[in-house]
This record gives sequence, structure tokens and C-alpha cells, in this order.
Amino acid sequence: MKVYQADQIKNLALLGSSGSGKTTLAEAMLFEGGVISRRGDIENNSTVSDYNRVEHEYGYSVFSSVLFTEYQNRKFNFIDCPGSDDFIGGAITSLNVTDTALMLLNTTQGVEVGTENLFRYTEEYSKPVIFVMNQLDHEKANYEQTLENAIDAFGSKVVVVQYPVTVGEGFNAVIDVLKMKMYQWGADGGEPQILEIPDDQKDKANELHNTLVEAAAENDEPLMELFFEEGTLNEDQMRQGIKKGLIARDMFPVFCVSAKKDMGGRRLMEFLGNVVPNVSEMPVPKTADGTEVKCDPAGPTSIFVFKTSIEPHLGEVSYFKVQSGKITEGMDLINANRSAKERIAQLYCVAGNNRHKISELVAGDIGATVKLKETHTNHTLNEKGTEYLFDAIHYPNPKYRTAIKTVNDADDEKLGEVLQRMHEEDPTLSVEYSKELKQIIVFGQGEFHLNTMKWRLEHNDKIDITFHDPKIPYRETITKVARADYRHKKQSGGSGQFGEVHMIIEPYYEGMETPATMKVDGQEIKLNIKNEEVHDLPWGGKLVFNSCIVGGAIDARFLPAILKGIMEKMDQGPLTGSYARDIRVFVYDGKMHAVDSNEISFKLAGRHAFSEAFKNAKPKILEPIYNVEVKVPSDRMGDVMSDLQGRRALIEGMASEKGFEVIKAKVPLKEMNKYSTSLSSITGGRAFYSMSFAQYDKVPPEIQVELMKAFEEEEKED
Ligand SMILES: Nc1nc2c(ncn2[C@@H]2O[C@H](COP(=O)(O)OP(=O)(O)OP(=O)(O)O)[C@@H](O)[C@H]2O)c(=O)[nH]1
Ligand SMILES: [Mg+2]
Repeated sequence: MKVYQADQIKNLALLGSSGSGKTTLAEAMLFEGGVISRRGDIENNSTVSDYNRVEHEYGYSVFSSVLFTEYQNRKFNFIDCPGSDDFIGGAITSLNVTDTALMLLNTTQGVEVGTENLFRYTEEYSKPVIFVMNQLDHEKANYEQTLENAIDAFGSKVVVVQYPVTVGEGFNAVIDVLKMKMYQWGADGGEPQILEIPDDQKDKANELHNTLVEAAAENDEPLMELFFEEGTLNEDQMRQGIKKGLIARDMFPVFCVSAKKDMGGRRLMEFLGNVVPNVSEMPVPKTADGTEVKCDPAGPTSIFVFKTSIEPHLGEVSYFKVQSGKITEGMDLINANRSAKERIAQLYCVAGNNRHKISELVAGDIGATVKLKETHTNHTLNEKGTEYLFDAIHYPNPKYRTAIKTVNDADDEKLGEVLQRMHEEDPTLSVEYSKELKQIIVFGQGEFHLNTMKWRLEHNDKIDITFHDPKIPYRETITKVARADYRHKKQSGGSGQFGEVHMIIEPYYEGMETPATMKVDGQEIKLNIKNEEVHDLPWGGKLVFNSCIVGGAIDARFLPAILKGIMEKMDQGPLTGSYARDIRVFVYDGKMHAVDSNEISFKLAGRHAFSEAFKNAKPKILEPIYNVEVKVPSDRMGDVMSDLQGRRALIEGMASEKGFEVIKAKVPLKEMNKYSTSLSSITGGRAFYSMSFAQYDKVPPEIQVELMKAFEEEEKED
């Protein structure tokens, strides 16, 4: 395979809503570039991009795939991303390592929710966008409507480069107003005939040509002057203007294809090759410490691993972008994240599951290698003496969580390993074993995301699992002062056990005063505080332990044992067995025995006294409350609000932002179960939300009763 230089390489993200035809278009362009000799399709599970079994099962892309093709002495690296919002991780990965996005529009649907969502990401990453109208051969195709939608949604920067002569079954030609030619295909697509524009299309073509020329001139002062002098621009000048417009996101050109019939791919590649920016024309990437790393083939070798996949018979494949220098087979590099040496034994250019060996890859290119020992996604590898370290790709927080359980306990260990591997392949999928909830919780972007995970576990790894509602990490606390005395006494044979503890407990809050006396059950008790210990609890909140023993009623050396006894009960609140928090304890009296008292006796006395006092102190269950921010299109605001109210939400604010209403609310975690699915169905997938932990609050009385009942049942079962 040929080695390409930076100015011959174009890195492109294939984006667009699910079903817009990205995978099919990639197949056509690989075929036209001669990288594959047969054009596969989705219906026969035969595309090079969707090669995973789960993708065949669902008929969708699930993973982003790295593909290359060659055309007119250019190399194109495409990353074909899944369109569904549940697999947004793929689009994010690709926007981090490509320079231009091809946004497919399904002309049978117009601009879709998914298109708008993805467009927003291209905005965030400041990437040029080219719109590709697809499915023009479909009987329901509507070019004009889709174009109108696009202008409505993305503004007048959407500029036509091509329009179809007819759409639907008869689609076989487009007018290209940059070239001012007609491209026409035979039934099999592929190479077009380049013809003069027919008379009946001339007026329309001229008008669109003038609009394009003006749009191209607008982005460059000298071009603008030239345009005023000459009244037009030549093709080269237009290309120059369009390139500037693309980079500045001042222009979103529109192209036409039928991916399925292989029409338009060649002309599109010609344009991509000649006009879209290459890496060195885009802003210079920076390392984590702000060092600029120019795309320079003569610079020190540095590569960034952006994706890992585990392939049958091959093991781990690491996909990387060459940020600087050249990488050659047999090279030794240092992993900057692990300070470990890695040998690059083989180098590949990848087209889905086809790998083509290559001896060298130059700055700006994308490739893959296998069998790295310690390198994972997001790692930087450098040649010796270079210390670049690139920031990890940042993925959105999970939106969906569920508990999973293996059907056969024997699979537990394997499940852990497989889930770890899946996380490596798809960072938006993560797993956590909660010791507190005694559940394995998996986190993802939505229900569909986790369903495909389940399918893969069952079919690829032969691990049967079931989904369960994740438990809620409740807490318990007290709401009033209570007192308890407890005597632990045991007389058996020789030495016995004896310990007696008197204690008062009360609700603790930040900044409360320390009293000198306390009134409990009508009795005034004097507190001689000797020592106060504030313990931050690992599960949040505090336990404040005061020793106020006078006259040596209990020896100081037994106090740690009393605290230990209390801590054992803090682990397991009396209402639901949840962790307790925010309690202040005063041990103010007790008794001991000269011979029989020991640590164990006081630990037990402390524990029982605390347990009794806890029950008398009006205990309450606390639940986790989350800050939830929902971005919703104005017309769905009412529905989303009433749904939130049904979830016991406390609305804290509303604001308008770029065509969206932003609702800020505090919502109990218990009510947020499957929220992403409901929000999506209420708004047709047009809303977004994020959530983060805020605080613990008391649950309403009826929920407390419900939870206590459930706990009792559970205890009985155990
Ligand atoms: N008629 C027609 N059908 C097409 C065309 N392009 C794609 N399709 C069909 O549309 C469906 C979806 O195509 P894909 O290539 O899987 O779409 P995608 O954008 O990769 O979809 P996701 O992977 O789910 O994001 C398949 O059934 C294709 O055969 C086209 O140009 N014309
Ligand atoms: Mg696809």
C-alpha cells in the first residue's frame, strides 16, 4: 500500500441520523476506490463497516468503524458512526480525530432529530460540515423539502453545490453548479458521464451557480475584490473560497447521492480530495499542558490511540492517529500514560474488518496496530525523548443505569472481565460493583445501548444475564433527642463480661452548638464534655462522638470500644438496613467491673445502647436527590414539566437558550429510573438531560412506610 503525505490525506466523520445511509455510502466509496472488489449491503449483512454480529442482528451500526479508501491520489480516512443517540460515543470519538463531517440527510425523512443533535456536536468541535442528500432514488425522496428543512434548521449558510434532475426511481443525474456540468449514471452507478447542462436546467443552474460564487467570495477579502471586478470566480478561486468557508463554518455545501445505487460517490470524493481541509489546515492540536503539536512528518513521532476493539483471532486492535512524525513497522515507542515501552510490530490501514499492511504512516494519517501490551484507549505513544501527552476524549455522563445479574453464578467472574473489555471498546458503557447495594450496576446512554450489550453478552460471550431495577442508596438518620442505658453482663464459669453505657443521641447538623446540659424525657442531664471526635463517614454525613464520663465511671481505654460498637450499627440503620448519618452521640455515664470489664463488653454495650436510642429518636429514611437539567424544545415544555412534577421534582429555574427551554430541578433518584426512555418518548427524542448528585433529603411519610415494609419482607425471605 502506498504511503500518503499529510496534504493527500482527508479525515472525515460520517454522521447522520440512524438509517440515513452512512454505512452504505462508505461501502460505495470503498468500492469506487478499489479497496473492496464487491459492494456489500445492509440487507445481506455484507458491508465492510457493519461487520459485528450484533450489527447484523439489529441492522444498525453499533460501533464506529474506521475505513479508508483511495481516489485520485488521495487517501480518505472515514469513521462511520452509528446514528442512534444511544451510541453517541462513536460520533464523539470520530469528531476528536477527523477534520470534516459528512452529514447525511435521508431525503425520505428530511432533517431529523438525530441530524440536529449531531450537528450540535459538530458545532461544539468547530468542524466543517458537508451535507449529503441521500436516498434520492427512493420513491419517497423529497430533495426540495429536505433542503428547505436544512435551511430552516442550519441557516442560509447551507449552499447548494448539487441538485438532482429528478428524484425517485428515475434518479440518475445531478447538476453540479460548481463544475457547471451534469453528472449522469447508468443503472449500476459508479463512473458518471459528465455532460453539458441541458437547456431546460440552465436558468436554475446559473442562479445557483451565482449564489455559490457569492458564498465562496464572501470568505476571503481578495476573492471578494476579484468577484466585484470580474463579476465571477474561476473554479480554483471558488475552491479556495469554499475551503475557507468550510473551515470557518460559514458555508455548508450540499451534495447529492444515492448510496445504494452507487451514484455520486466519485464526484463527492473528488470534491473532498480537492476542497476539504487536511489536518495541517485545521487548528493545531494541543497536548494536555498546552504544547502545540504541529502535523509535521519531520517532527518527533507521537501517536494518539483513540479507539480499541477486540477482534476474534486477533485480540486487541488499537486505532491511532499520527499526530507528529512518522511511524514505521518495528518501531519502539514509549506509552506516556504508563511509562512503558511498546513495540509496533505491525502497521495497518483499516477498512472495517479488512486490514491492509503498510510499512509507514505519516503525520495526519490514521492507522491501527495490534498486540500492544499496556496501551489502552486515550493513551499517547511517543518516540524516546518526546513527552507529549494528549488529553483523553471526553464522553457524556451516562444517562441510563440498570442492575444486572448472571443467570448462572458461575459466570460472575467472566462477566466482570467481559464488561471491562466492553468498556474499553465503548467508553460510554461502564460498570460498577456496588458493595452497598450488592448489585452490579451498568451505565450507558439509553435502553437500546444496554439491550445491545445484553445481546452481545448472550450471543458472543455466552453469558446469560437479567436486568433489574437498580436499588437506591438510601440513608437513615434521626429527628429527635433520645436516651438509652444498656448493661451487658455475662457470667459463665471463670471470668465474665460486664459493661454498662448510658448515652444520648441527637440529630447532627453542620455548625451546631455544643450544649452544657441536655433535657431528655423530662430529666436534665449535665454533660461534661471531655473529648469530641468528628468522624466523616465513608458513605457521606457525620458521626460526632462525645465522651462526657465523670468520676471514672468508665475507664478511658474502653471508649474506643464503645465507638466501635456504635459504628457497627451506623452500618445498618434499623428501618431499612441502610447506612446511617448525621448523628451526635454523648456517652455520659456507665459502670464497669474491676475484673469482668473488657473491650468486647463495652463494644456490645455501646452497640445495643445506640441501637435502642436510634429506634426512639424518630428515625427517618433519607433519599438521594439529583440536580437534573433538561433541555427541551419550547413546544414540548408543558409535557416535560408535568412529567417532572409526577416525579416529585422541585423545579428550581427555567431559562431560554438557543431555541431550547432549560429546566433546572431537584429530583429524587428513585423517580429517575428509565427517565431517558420516557423523555425521549415525550419529546420524540428532541430533549437532552444531564444529572448529578445534589444531596440527601427525608423521604415523604408514605414512601417511608412502603420502604420499611419492603425491607421487612426482604428480611423474612433471608
Ligand atoms: N433506496 C435507498 N436506500 C438506501 C440508500 N442508502 C441506504 N439505504 C438503505 O437504508 C437503510 C439504512 O442504511 P445504512 O447504511 O445502514 O444507514 P446508516 O446511516 O449507516 O444507519 P445507522 O448505522 O443505523 O446509523 C438500509 O436498508 C440501506 O439499504 C439509498 O441511497 N437509497
Ligand atoms: Mg451504519
